[in-house]
Amino acid sequence: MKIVDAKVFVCCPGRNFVTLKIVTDEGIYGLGDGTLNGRELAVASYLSDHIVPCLIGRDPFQTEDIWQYLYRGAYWRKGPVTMTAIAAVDVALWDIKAKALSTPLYNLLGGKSRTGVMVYGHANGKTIAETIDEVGRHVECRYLAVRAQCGIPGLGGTYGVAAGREPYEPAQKGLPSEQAWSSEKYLQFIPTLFAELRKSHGDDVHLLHDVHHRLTPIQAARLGKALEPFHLFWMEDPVAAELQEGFRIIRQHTTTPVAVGEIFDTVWDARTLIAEQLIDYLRMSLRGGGLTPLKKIAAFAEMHHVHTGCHGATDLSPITMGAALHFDIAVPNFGIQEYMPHANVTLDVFPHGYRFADGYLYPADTPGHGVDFNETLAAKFPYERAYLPVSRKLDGTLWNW
Ligand code: KDG
Ligand code: MG
Repeated sequence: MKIVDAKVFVCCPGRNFVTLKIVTDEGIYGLGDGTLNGRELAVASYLSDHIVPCLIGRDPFQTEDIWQYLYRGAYWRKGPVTMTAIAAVDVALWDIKAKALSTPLYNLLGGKSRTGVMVYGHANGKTIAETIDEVGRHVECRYLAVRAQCGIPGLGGTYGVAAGREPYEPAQKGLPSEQAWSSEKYLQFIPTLFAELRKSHGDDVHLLHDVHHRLTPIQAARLGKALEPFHLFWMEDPVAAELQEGFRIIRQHTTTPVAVGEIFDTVWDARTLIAEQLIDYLRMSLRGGGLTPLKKIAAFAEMHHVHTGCHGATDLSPITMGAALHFDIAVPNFGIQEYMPHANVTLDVFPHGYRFADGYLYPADTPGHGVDFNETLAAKFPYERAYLPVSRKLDGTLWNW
């Protein structure tokens, strides 16, 4: 079998997505997601200008060799644009391989290790009362795990909280907006939020929280300690993780489980964190180079009692979600999968076979990863410039969003 064509599509059904379609001489095609929130066109160009010409004529079954060719062969390694582009190719090739063998992708990854993939939903409120209601709404929909975010008194817009009544979508049309941040106000407020959530919803539901890189290690240690009575499933991205050693400080002070990695590109970004058991959950998904490296990172994590917790925000297309579910159902050290349902208009462009029931997602049982792409419909939604917001401290200092 040979690759005869590859095309890159950029479309905006509700939000921007980059999709790669690789076609073979046997008529089988594979689909990969090359979406990098706010930097979509850079990945589209990397793919169509630099990668697609190198793919023509290759054997799509050689997922490992093609991965090495694109990673080592480029001389320039790592970086979000490179790794997102390689991910799109890698996932499309695994899709082709599974379709050619006429089996669901999970069977190429070791087969099913569990019956369903436990997911967590997003409960966001402007106030504690709203957040309590939102968690309640998720519990009624049978979610077993819910991430809770809340507006901070004294600050305007806060990460994770939608402006209107529509579901939360972090990218906004036009140039980046700016939001105010105060770690002091946040640290004072969040333990109260979780105390109230436990009072209203009891101890059974798994509660999660995303700090979104906003704290320093000692502040994160203080937050983790304050949250211990409310036994969170995890505290996510407590600090920016360029300095992996910083997590030692958090670990020395608290037993609240720590999750990190949605912006990691390679295993080297997590090497110390895993090897020293400084984290409990690795949040990398397929965007960091695809399935080929994710399998290796997961195996390395398994040896260190670290579980997986794939990123699953709406800026990853249904292709990433669909393929991640095959990984989740197969990998022995699966922890949990994030699930932020896409808008209906997105799902119309990406027909898919995965489904949600009683707190679990189930991957498609059809050959491949089970997510398709409607090119004709996608063409009706051209790219629209959109960015994530930026964050500033109250004195104007630019801070982590
Ligand atoms: O592109 C950025 C989003 O994916 C991110 O803000 C969402 O933190 C996030 C999460 O945990 O889903
Ligand atoms: Mg996050």
